[in-house]
Amino acid sequence: MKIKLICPTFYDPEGNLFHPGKAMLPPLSLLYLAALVPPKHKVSIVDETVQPVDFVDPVDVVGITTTSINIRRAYEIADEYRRRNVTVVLGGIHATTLPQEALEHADVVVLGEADDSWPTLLDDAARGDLQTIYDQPRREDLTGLPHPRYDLIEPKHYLIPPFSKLPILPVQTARGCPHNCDFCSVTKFWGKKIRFRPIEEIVEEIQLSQARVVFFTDDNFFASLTRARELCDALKPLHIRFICQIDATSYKREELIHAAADAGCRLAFVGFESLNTRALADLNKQFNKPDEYASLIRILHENEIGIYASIMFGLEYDDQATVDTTVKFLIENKADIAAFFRLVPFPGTGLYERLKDNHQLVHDEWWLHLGTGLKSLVRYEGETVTADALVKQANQQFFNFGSILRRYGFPRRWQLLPFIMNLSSRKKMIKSKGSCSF
Ligand code: B12
Ligand code: SF4
Repeated sequence: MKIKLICPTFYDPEGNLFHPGKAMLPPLSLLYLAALVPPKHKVSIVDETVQPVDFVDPVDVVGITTTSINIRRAYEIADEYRRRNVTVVLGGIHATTLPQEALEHADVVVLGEADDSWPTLLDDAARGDLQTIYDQPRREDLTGLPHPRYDLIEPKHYLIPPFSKLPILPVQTARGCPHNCDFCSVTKFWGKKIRFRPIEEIVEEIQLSQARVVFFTDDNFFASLTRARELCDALKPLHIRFICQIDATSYKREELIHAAADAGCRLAFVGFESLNTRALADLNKQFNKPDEYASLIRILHENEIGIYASIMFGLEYDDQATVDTTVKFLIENKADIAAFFRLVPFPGTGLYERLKDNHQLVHDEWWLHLGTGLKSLVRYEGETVTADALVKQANQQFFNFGSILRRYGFPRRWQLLPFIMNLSSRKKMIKSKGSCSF
């Protein structure tokens, strides 16, 4: 069989398909799924953010990965392939959350993790005996996952970091998150219990890929102190540079931050979300303490690790002053880079249910309306400013040259990657006039 795996792009607010020129990372889900395809079949990968989908190219099975952001486009691609009598399989976080909706556009929906169900599905497809839903229990043991098929992507489509010939490589070392923030889809999908891959398999995967820069996709690289320490010790001899995600309480882990820096960590993505303790309580993310954020940034910088701060606006009490205070804080503390999001009520989350019950969603199924100029996904009584306007204000304040100059002066070697990311975000910001990207 000929199998094509597709990561759809998404619609920007003006209704255009998002094509950034170069993407930050290749889609790890598809690299994994491709590695699970038995060698008797032919498999290819299309990342639609950076390359077109060739509907004419003959194919037997199309597998499409979904999030709530790309789902509208995913359904269009699925519908087009079904018109051409190609078997369409949908998987990933959105299809898992809303399988009945997904089945209106697909022959098969795969729920949750697919390491075992995907090969079974392909056998069934070859025999012409497909089920409609495949649902494997979460794997307790992550030993023996295949190495992602990095060879199937074209490096020229991705951001190439300084001093590297290859793109930044996504690597997953663990699954699950013990927290349950109200806006986040992760815990329901991957579970509360963290499951770890064997360290020697991760080391082998990185060595074989020949990557110089790795993005660890784990939701919290420091989730277990002992394991994080062991992983850092094993990574050190590889002489790679890496980006990881850690939580805002990590300032207490000075020794671990030092070990991570020593192992090559150069950028840490941290979900600050807000500087407002009320907002954090409303989002069930009380473990974030805004008065500790500055210490975390300082300790990271002392260890030559940049910070990628993630911030969201759009709770009912967020206004222009909230943005001013937040951006001022980020500039004063020299946050290396930041991403500003509007509050997104992802289906399946507590936030979604709450806003839906209160009739506060602009569209109950907002994901089917992305690309139609929605300025907010949520409405509040007496609202004077949209979430999109707040994100725009933050982008304009944070990515102007004055701010970049104040935060960097002359960037040092370890700051080059986030510095380049600032220039790229600035370019995107100018193109979209600062608006949300979807
Ligand atoms: C790394 C990451 C990114 C990276 C790159 C993603 C990439 N290209 O690989 C970056 C930083 C660029 C990114 C960006 C964004 N991300 Co992101 N990201 C993640 C993260 C942390 C890990 C994703 C990952 O690689 N997982 C590992 C792979 C192996 O898992 P997987 O994709 O789920 O695939 C498995 C199964 O789902 C299944 N599967 C998946 N697809 C398919 C398809 C078929 C056919 C089959 C059979 C099976 C199958 O099989 C796989 C193996 O078991 C997740 C959180 C998480 N823990 O999942 C958020 C997450 C996916 N991101 C999210 C969001 C919202 C975004 C952004 C929209 C952020 C923003 N607001 O702008 C952007 C959008 C980018 C885009 N183009 O769509 C949300 C999506 C929520 C939702 N319900 O849709 C998540 C879940 C985080 C969250 N807090 O909720 N992201
Ligand atoms: S936002 Fe981060 S800490 Fe909170 S549940 Fe999601 S992955 Fe876990």
